Amino acid sequence: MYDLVLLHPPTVYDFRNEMLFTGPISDVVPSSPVFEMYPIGLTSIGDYLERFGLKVKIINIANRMLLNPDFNVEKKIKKIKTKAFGIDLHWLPHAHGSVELAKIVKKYHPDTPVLFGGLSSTYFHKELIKYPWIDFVVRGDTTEKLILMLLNKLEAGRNNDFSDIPNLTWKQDGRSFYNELSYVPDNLDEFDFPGYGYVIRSVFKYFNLLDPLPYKGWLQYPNTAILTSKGCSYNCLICGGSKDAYELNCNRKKLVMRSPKKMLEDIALIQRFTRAPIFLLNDIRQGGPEYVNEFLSGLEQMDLKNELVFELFNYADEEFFKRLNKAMPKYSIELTLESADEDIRKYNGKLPCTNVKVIEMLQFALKHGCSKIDLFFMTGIPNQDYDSAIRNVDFCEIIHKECSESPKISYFIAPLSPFLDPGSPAFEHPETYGYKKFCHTLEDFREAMKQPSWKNMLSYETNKMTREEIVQATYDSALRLNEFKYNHNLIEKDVHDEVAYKILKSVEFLKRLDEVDQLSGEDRNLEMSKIKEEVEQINRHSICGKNELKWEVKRLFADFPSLAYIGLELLIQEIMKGIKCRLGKIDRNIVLQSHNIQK
Ligand code: B12
Repeated sequence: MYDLVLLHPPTVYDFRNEMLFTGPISDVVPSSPVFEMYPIGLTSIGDYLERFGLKVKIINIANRMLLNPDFNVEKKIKKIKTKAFGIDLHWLPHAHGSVELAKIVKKYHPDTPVLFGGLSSTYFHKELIKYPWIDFVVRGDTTEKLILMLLNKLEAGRNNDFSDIPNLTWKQDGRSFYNELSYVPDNLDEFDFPGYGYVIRSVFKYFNLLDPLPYKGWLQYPNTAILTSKGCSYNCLICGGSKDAYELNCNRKKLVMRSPKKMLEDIALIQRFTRAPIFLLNDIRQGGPEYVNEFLSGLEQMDLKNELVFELFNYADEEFFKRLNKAMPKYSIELTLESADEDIRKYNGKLPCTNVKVIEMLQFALKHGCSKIDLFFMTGIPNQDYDSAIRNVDFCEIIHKECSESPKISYFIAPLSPFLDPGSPAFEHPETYGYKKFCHTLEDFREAMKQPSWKNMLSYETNKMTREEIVQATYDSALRLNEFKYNHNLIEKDVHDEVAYKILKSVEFLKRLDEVDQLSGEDRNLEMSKIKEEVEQINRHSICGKNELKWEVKRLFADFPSLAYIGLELLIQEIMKGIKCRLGKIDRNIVLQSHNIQK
């Protein structure tokens, strides 16, 4: 019997049967269009609860469905024995799948509590709690302790009054209660996110490798990541993780960084089991110069084997890259430029420096040993019209020339899709920032996600482009970018041809789908099922090659002795914990110390 089983849903529950032309919505992330990657936080929840002797299991339902077309979700759910279920609705594209999964859980386990959590659950908690299949929403960006408090209360059978658990949305006799969102910790060091130790341990402990796999293809390409902070010091207009969004949604008034010491410990653990690159999510410079210095000095003293990938939100000078180069054997950087138009870029808020400065920093990076640079542009951002979106490719050409035609720079263009992030300044004040929203409530988003074409999934249009034009600008610029890459030997002919073919096919499909959409009833269903198979072939990597975002990794995993050693160590920890539990030495009753600390 588990204490908590955490389920990660697919975007649309029945994606295996529905006709969904998702186009490029997941082209620049490791997941497929069902966004099978689960939130890092599930592992920190598992890790934290297991410290208290609880048994927590993650089942990536989305990935299991993807890996095996015959995987029977209902059968799997029915067999689970647990005291509570948790389902993440962190990314809004999971709006449909998460609620449908909750329905299935309740069908087979009507008396087992179902908890929801994540950034989108927090935003839409009032709507979620109204569904009969959802009992609790644990709000906020840090829920480990709150979940423990809730499970303790449920275990004690005092399940009638939950008013003393901060951040909790709950219901009783048809009435909903929204406890104050007052737990917003300003220190994250007691949590492990991701809890890689927990994941590896759970594979051995529950004899199942498939259930907790982060995404399809992870074993072949085991990307790892470390979240360096929660909240943000930037306020990008379209970001649901911006400063304003965190304050509005999670009551987080200021950014919190993990300590350099904790991050170094995480890196040390990761390199014991894999040689894959480690992504440091969010710009570490948000912690200030002393923080960066302490972290990089720590790296210098480590025998670092993996490549580190840094996200940069703003200009970095030559000294910074010199320092990175000195601190580690191999590093890469990721820059989200969004637009080549300086004014538009500054207005949105990410990398708000001039193009001259952008080029200068790329040159510095290349001069000081950077092994790969990813540059991301976006269609659908505030003030961007069709011509501006197309100009992004011109800027790529300029960068290429100015950076000695370096093949180390990779260029990507992707649409802001499928949704405008709830909580972002643009979502909250659409008129101010030039947006028109088509989706407002959670039900609107659930419906949007089920639209057969990604054009109609888009939850917004801008004052400069309709949905039609956003789609057009995406494909036209992607086609131009593809030509540019091929002409400058940045991609092979087969990649070029495949992408070009997929783009042309996609444009053709959009037209066909519009026609089919005019039909009704059976005729519509019949036509949709006819084109489903063809659509599936162009649903993935339709605007860039599938390997363009991958890092060259010579050896994926660490050697066998290191892996066996980790396994043994985790086993011993588990035995020790079991003994402590039996002796009653672990107290599950925690006290929240950092409580509404950010005045
Ligand atoms: C890191 C990150 C990623 C990583 C994912 C890493 C991972 N596996 O978690 C990558 C780069 C892959 C990514 C991809 C995407 N992302 Co992203 N991402 C972020 C980022 C930068 C940080 C997220 C964060 O801080 N998490 C920390 C906290 C909040 O979450 P957590 O620790 O994982 O979980 C805690 C709580 O959320 C809660 N919780 C979570 N799940 C559950 C479940 C239960 C049952 C409970 C009780 C609690 C609970 O408790 C956890 C523990 O304390 C934010 C921007 C930002 N600054 O916030 C965007 C952000 C979350 N991403 C966003 C989006 C839109 C996406 C994509 C859909 C984009 C796209 N179209 O490709 C994809 C989806 C990928 C997928 N699922 O396959 C939006 C989400 C807006 C929204 N509400 O939908 C954000 C806000 C901003 C943005 N536009 O990038 N992302």
